[in-house]
Amino acid sequence: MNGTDKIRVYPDPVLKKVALPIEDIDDPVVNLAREMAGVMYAAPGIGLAAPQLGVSQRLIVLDVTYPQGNSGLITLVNPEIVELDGHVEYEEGCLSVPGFNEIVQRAQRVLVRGVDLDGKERRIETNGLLAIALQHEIDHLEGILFIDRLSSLKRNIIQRKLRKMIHHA
Ligand code: QAP
Ligand code: CO
Repeated sequence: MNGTDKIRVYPDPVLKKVALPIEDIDDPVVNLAREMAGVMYAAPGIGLAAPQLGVSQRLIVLDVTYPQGNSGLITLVNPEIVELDGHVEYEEGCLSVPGFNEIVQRAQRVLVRGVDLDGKERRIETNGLLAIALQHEIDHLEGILFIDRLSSLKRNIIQRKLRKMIHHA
């Protein structure tokens, strides 16, 4: 298997939990980051957060260059949003909400602070798809899915369909 079978899908309760900060970037954390990148590329996806593999820790991977390339891998430990500016709408999906895509409102520009796997502080100020992906993945660490940012009508329809799909799986 390529690990995509490990992706937790709504309504898995781990997706609703607030993830814990990572204290040490030790071997298990580095291995988890590598596994997350592998699952993300295999899916394929452009972002993944640790809770999506059932680990309630503050770790995300992103690569918005994929599938054009795979040179843009970003791994962030304990990422935090420092600044948000403007508004943008984008049709989002999520590997934990498979098969659904809806327009979500986000900030247009972000400044994100975090630490890479070498323990080095990283600051990313960006807009466009990377800004959207960072907000989406950091939301996962707070137990928030993109469907939580839709109208309750749209959210309820998707939640009901997903529960039915899981039930019949
Ligand atoms: C989050 O999402 C994201 O339903 C990453 O059947 C989404 O990689 C950031 C995927 C939009 C920015 C903009 C979803 C693949 C992948 C599905 C993903 C599916 C197959 C979602
Ligand atoms: Co997601």
